[in-house]
Amino acid sequence: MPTRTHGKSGAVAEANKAGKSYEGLSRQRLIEAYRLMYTSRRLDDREIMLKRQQKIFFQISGAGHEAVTVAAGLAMKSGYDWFFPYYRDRALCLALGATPYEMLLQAVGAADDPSSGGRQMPSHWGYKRLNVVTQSSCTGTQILHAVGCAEASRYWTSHPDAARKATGDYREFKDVEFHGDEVTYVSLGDGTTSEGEFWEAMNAAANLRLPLVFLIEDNGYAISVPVEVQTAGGNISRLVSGFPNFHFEEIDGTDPVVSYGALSRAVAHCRAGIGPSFIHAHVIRPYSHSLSDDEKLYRPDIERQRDAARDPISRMQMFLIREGILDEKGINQLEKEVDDGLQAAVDQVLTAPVSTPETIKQYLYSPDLDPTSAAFDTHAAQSNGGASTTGEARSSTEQAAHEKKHAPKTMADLINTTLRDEMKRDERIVMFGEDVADCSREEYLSQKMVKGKGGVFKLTAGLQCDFGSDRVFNSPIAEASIVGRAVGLAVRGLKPVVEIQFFDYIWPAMMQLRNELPVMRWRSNGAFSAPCVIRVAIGGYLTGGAIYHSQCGESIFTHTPGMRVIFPSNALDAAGLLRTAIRCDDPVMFLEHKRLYRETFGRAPYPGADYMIPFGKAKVVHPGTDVTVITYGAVVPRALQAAQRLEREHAIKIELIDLRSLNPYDWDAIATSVQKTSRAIVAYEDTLSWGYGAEIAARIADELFEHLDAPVKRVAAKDTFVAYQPVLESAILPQVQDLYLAMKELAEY
Ligand SMILES: Cc1ncc(C[n+]2csc(CCOP(=O)(O)OP(=O)(O)O)c2C)c(N)n1
Ligand SMILES: [Mg+2]
Repeated sequence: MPTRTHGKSGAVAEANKAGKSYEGLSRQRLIEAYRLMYTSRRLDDREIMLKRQQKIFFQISGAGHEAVTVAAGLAMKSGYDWFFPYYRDRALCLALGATPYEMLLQAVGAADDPSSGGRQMPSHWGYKRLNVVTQSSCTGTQILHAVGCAEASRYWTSHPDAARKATGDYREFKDVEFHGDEVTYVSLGDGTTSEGEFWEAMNAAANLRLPLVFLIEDNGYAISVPVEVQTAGGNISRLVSGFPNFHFEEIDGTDPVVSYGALSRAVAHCRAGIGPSFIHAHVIRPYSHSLSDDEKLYRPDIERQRDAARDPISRMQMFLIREGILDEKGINQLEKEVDDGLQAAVDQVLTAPVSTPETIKQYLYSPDLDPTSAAFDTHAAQSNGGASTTGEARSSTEQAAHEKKHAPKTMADLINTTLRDEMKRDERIVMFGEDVADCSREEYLSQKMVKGKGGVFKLTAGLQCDFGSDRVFNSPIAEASIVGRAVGLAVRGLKPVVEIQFFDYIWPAMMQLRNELPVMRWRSNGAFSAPCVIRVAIGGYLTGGAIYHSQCGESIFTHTPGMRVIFPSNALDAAGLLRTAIRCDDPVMFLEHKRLYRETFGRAPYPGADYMIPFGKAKVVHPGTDVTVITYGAVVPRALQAAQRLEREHAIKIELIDLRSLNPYDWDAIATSVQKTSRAIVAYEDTLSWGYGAEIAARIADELFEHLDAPVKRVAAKDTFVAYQPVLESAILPQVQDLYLAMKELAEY
């Protein structure tokens, strides 16, 4: 049963009078709490001054939130527990050990800003040594990262050997630290509880009983929108009370002692492994939302005065005096020390150097491991014909087994085998997504009542049975959560290889895929990274796939710096590129064409457990001298047919290039071929306009203009959706005939 307690300031005061401690806080710790709270407030004030003097460029304060956030910092262990705070958590970060100078470095955008090297706005915390994980400006995305982080704590505890360093892949560069009972903290505002990702996170945390403290800092407003407009009934505690396994408290977050008591109980609940905690703290927002906002436009004076009466700074001062912990002189002295320290920090920070423009691309990708390098270029294992490994002739059964093993397999088979071999090799790999498990009700498997599913396309079939339900499991239908949890797991050093069931349904995860996963390393100036693999079933030509099971859209992701995008056209490439994706140190979107999963085209024997293809290397599928055709995915076999026909019928020789890897892509291969043929077509399955081909065509026109004897052409889908009726589907997607005609026309230009 969930528990719900409420603030007990009256009871605490009684206890104090009886000589007891304040929810476990000593008098010295209370003074320390005030020092942190006051430092936080004065640092906001200093930043506001600096902004007005145009010495910094943005300001958002933690004012009014100091009591509960300091309490959280004191109730948890710095550098041991994990933290996903939001921008109001200045006092939390100070309590964990971040210095005012470090915070000011971010405000001025200095090179030495430990959170981002001058890349992020102030109050976007990230301190590697304190386990404060880099945050973005998006409200709510951090909650799913925190879920993944809490899951990682549990995984490391049950798979301690997986944390060992290994060479030859991303593990060489990923330090893993865990204690077994660490707790993860995530905070958010009242308005942010309206985000779907909040509810996805609550659901996962409750269901998995994760050691995760949610702190809701409810200041009654989300910029100008009051809480009763955000939240049905105006109180988030009431709405979430049905989630199982939680410890719930709703408190006055302007009272540090009450806050500390609540946070301590919340942390204890998590540390004991009982489940997550939810602290709903009512706080105030005495300054406007940020310096870009003027709250007088939507809040009358009377309301602002009511808040001011609860200001945690003045309340704490009065509390310290009332309890005889500090007198007025003591308070003044403490405040002077803080003010002097801040003045010195401000003086120092104004001369801090900024990063040079040459660094702007640093940390988009791993500086340690280059997936385009020779280290990822290995040979396929060779089949040794008729002889056994001992050199003797095989028996007929041995021969049959040998032939079966070396028979050409589908892309689906080789992806499945590659995943299996990588899971065997690397215990840090976890897989989840919709329907990826064999069977969530394990007893059906163990009692051999069912065979198991393993993905709607069966790409993960048998992996749960082979590696266990904590390594391969089903997720709720919550795509943001699939990607967001993967980010949190990857930050902790695990290697999530997750599946998005259909590309058509990737959109709920778009915020995570655009603003989080590919940005972690860059925005933290290399302090954090989230290398993981997002496998996505993509594409049409399904004869009945229609609008919502046929989409492409790869250019949306190649347009995002920081994300590797791979799109194989055949079984062998899929195996080699997937292995590189898993072993490399960057986030990879691995696009698997549904139509190619079981196609006869491009089958191959399994190339062995170490076969890798480097990213950014195209393959010439059909050599030629007359026209270069640049393509990938399911257009490769179609373009090949067209090229073969043209050669047969008209002796036109097409050079067909399969890019395989879309970001990075092999410009050298394109340029070499176009310089030879002087004619180029970019062919792709997605809609024509604004597609992947636009960039390639533009670059050819730009850099190879003198080599061209004809305009650069594109062959692609019509600018509409893919229809269900096969006649319409054929008319919409690029067909062999379309490719044939375009190639012929260009060759004859
Ligand atoms: C996804 C997203 N939508 C909108 C914004 C713009 N925005 C920034 S803060 C904010 C209000 C957040 O309110 P709340 O969660 O209550 O936090 P508070 O600022 O009040 O502490 C909004 C709408 C954003 N940063 N991210
Ligand atoms: Mg708010």
